[in-house]
Amino acid sequence: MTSHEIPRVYVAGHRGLVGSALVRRLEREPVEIITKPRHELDLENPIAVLRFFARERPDQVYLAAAKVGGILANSMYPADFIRNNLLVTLNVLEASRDSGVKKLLFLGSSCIYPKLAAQPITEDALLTGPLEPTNEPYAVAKIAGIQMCRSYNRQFGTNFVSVMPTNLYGTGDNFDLNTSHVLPALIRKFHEAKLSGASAVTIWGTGAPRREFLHVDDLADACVHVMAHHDGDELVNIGCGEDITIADVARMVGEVVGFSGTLEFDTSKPDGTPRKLLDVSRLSKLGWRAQIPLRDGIEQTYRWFKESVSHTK
Ligand code: GFB
Repeated sequence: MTSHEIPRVYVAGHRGLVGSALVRRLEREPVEIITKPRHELDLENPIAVLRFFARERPDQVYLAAAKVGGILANSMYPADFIRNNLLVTLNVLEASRDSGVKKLLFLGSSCIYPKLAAQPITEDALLTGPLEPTNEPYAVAKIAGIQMCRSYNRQFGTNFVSVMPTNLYGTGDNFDLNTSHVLPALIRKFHEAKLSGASAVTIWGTGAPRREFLHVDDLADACVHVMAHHDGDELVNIGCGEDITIADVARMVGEVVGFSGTLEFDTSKPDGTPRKLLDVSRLSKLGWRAQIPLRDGIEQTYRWFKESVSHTK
């Protein structure tokens, strides 16, 4: 790229929750967005990825391709979670180095931090204690990604930056009750209970765990901001700075959907981490803060669910 050319930006995982939000956000920037559907580029295939990067020569990369899922999916498919995430990260980072990518943003997750980390969780809590068992394979793959970014920076002089998003939700989410995260699951459960006239909705676990929820459009905006304003090895947490119990967020979803029945708690299902509120001071110092209040975000996501998903099953 010369100074008068616009940057070529590759978004890996552009059909996913995060990748699709990044594409929507980057469409407002003076950049050329590069995407490639899965059937044309298998990110698990190292040769295909090297060739793709050699041909396309992106200047910047957002690595949003990942195998993700909620607490149940993580425990049902642990091999898929560690294998896919390690392979994709390995291939994309190596091809980025090989083809001379100027800057890469690697997306991790708040589950990389120890299960019982002090709250709110600062970036330096990484590798200071045991992980939450329900998502350990996924977390280990993401920690490997962070260490790869740092090692490549040190050995090859690359500029690979790692961000750690909190629990995400929003447009393009997965609403499959067996594999989804909690917020889309609640939206679907309350919607279907309202339609069928059910008197109660079942929530997994005790309802006591706390989670911090960030709308994916906020996350995409934060990623573009970090790409522009932060370099090097220091992780950057991305969150809104506030958390809520699962029981309270369930009540909020019930109100948004218009369900007037009761909540039941299925304590045979796991709670997972008791709390994982991110410390977002570093991100604040970079000049970014979340804009979408949780209730507004849930209302928007429920509208999107009704328009795009509810009739498809
Ligand atoms: O969102 P979630 O699946 O993942 O669950 P984690 C959050 C909390 O909501 C847990 C409870 O305490 C669940 O037991 N929950 C209540 C439900 N009802 C439901 C429901 O119907 N569906 C789901 N899915 N949960 C994930 C990790 O952990 O967080 C991933 O597994 C990733 O690796 C992601 O890091 C951000 O927040 O517990």
